[in-house]
Amino acid sequence: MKENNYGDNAIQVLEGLEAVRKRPGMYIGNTNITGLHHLVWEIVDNAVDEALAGYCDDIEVSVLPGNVIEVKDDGRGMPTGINAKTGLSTIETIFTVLHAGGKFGGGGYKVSGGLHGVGASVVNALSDFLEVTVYREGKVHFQRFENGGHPVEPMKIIGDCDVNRTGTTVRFHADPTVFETTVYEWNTLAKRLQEMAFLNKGIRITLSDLREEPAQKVEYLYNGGIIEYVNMLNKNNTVIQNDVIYVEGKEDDIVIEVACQYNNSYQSQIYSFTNNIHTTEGGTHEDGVKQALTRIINSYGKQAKILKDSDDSLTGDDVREGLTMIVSCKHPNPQFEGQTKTKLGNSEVRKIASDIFAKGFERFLMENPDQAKVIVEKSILASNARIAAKKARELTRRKTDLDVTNFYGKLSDCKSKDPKECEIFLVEGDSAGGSAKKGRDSMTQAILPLRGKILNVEKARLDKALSNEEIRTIITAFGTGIGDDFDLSKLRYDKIVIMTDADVDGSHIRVLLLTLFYRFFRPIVEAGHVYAAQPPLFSIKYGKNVTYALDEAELKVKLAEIPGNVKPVIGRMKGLGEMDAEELFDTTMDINKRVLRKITVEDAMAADEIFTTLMGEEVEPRRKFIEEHAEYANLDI
Ligand code: 1YM
Repeated sequence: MKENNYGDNAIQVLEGLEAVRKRPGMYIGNTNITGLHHLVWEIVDNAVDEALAGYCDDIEVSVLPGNVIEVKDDGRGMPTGINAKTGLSTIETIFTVLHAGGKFGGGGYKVSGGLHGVGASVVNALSDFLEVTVYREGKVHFQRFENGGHPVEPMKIIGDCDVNRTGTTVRFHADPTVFETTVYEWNTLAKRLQEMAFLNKGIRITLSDLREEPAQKVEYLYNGGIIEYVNMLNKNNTVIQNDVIYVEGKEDDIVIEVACQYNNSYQSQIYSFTNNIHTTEGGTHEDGVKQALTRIINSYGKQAKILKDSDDSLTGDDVREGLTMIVSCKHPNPQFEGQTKTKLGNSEVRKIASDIFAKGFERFLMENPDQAKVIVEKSILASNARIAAKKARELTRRKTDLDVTNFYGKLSDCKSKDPKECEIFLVEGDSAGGSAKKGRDSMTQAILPLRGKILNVEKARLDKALSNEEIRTIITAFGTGIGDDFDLSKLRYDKIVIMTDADVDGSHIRVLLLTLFYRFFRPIVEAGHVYAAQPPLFSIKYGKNVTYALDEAELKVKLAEIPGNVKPVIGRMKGLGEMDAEELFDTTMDINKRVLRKITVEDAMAADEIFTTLMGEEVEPRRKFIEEHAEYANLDI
């Protein structure tokens, strides 16, 4: 029986599959756990292609006990006739002839997967068994292969089914003599199937794991496609615009889809795909969209007069700050290049992707001026920060001998070089700075006096502040570098203590320093290295004792502790500058007595907002802010 059906053709066929077994890496990359999962993707890809052709909307993937994979779709069912060329059934041809898939693809092109339709035969070649069941025209067709693709018998009809029931089910077990492991990972399967569902809207993909009790099951179905993908990626971010921008278009059979949305972070997350394959190395589709993004934001910004003609152009990095974006390209003949073959090389795609995205994105900006403004302004902030950081980097790098002398002239460093025990006090004013120098523990405490006048930043922008000498000294003292050179592990002090008066000038300096830290040294704030000193407001003398109180509440508590027969003589403390060395050390610097307030990222963020409002070009928000914040009422605006 076997002999009759498997003549010359069948022998040649098996030689093809033998080639796959000899060099599996050529077809599925490798034979470790990645290659193992690749088998699943190949079969799922065929089902997804059927879905993209419009015939299937339900794909069920199951891991059965013993790590058998079952993939089931409700498409048309694979063709069940005889193939003229091979003389074998089409099903057998698909699973045993290496280049079968492509040849049969009447009409539309196969978009899924990297193997372009040969996947089914490759999976068969690398499985110790594979079974295919096709429901079509009221009949159930079945064929089983064993031991690397050898048919057990020809395809046969094993029963009847409802004529309305159609679809294909493939079950297989990876050959343990080929693979290092045949145990599937839930997370790997789930992540990729979810990605597939995002990239192909409206297809329901379920994943079940029946290897252990209780069985697990998830379902992925996204009618919004990559819009929902962007929503998921931005789930833990604060988005700064309401809508996910979505653009779609087709030219020369190439489909481009883009979804994006800005959040308030400083990172960009851009993921691109071609035919559902993640192009981790990018390529012409991603390049085209990025080019269009930069071009349109610049041209819109100028035209809407948010950007001045004299302003520098926004760069790609500027406009991508805080951007979450998915680019999906479907191409009939993709060329994959690069180290890992995950870079799209087709040059015609660059212009097509750029044109399609530019048109849709520009239209979005025009129709949504409020969101457009937020986007352009966010890019301008990124640009300012980039320019300022560059300047600061140059300034701290360009350190002549004179600068070094100046640097050490200003900073009274501590003797210890162990950052874990070292602290630096940034002290407002020369006179408080002098007291702090005299009173400090010179082993572990460094003092850097800041001149309030120089730091009067009411009208200075941050980039100007960065060229201020004191601030450059701070940057140099920290030792971490700034911008691209920043390295937290080089921080020379465990605690950075801002010591300013509790008046308007003091809060000014605090706001500026916190803004500086927030924008350029955020990891230092995040790691909890920044503190505010809390000089007391009251001194309490009784008998020969002196004690201090931070505020009215503490004053009450301290007074209650004093024995009734002693009369305290209470003093209101003046500014830092009026304390002598001993007083300053006692009240504010002594690690055994002082109270420090740890600065959080939220504190720094709030300072940044105040700074932005105070320094912004727009008069109205500044006026409003000052009205709302009485403590700033005496600011010179
Ligand atoms: C569980 C895996 O492979 N489904 C599937 C595959 C095919 C078809 C339908 C299909 C395609 C076409 C016509 C066509 C394939 N057919 C071929 C080949 N699920 C799974 N569902 N009729 C049915 O492309 O014209 C290869 S795959 F070669 F026969 F066309």
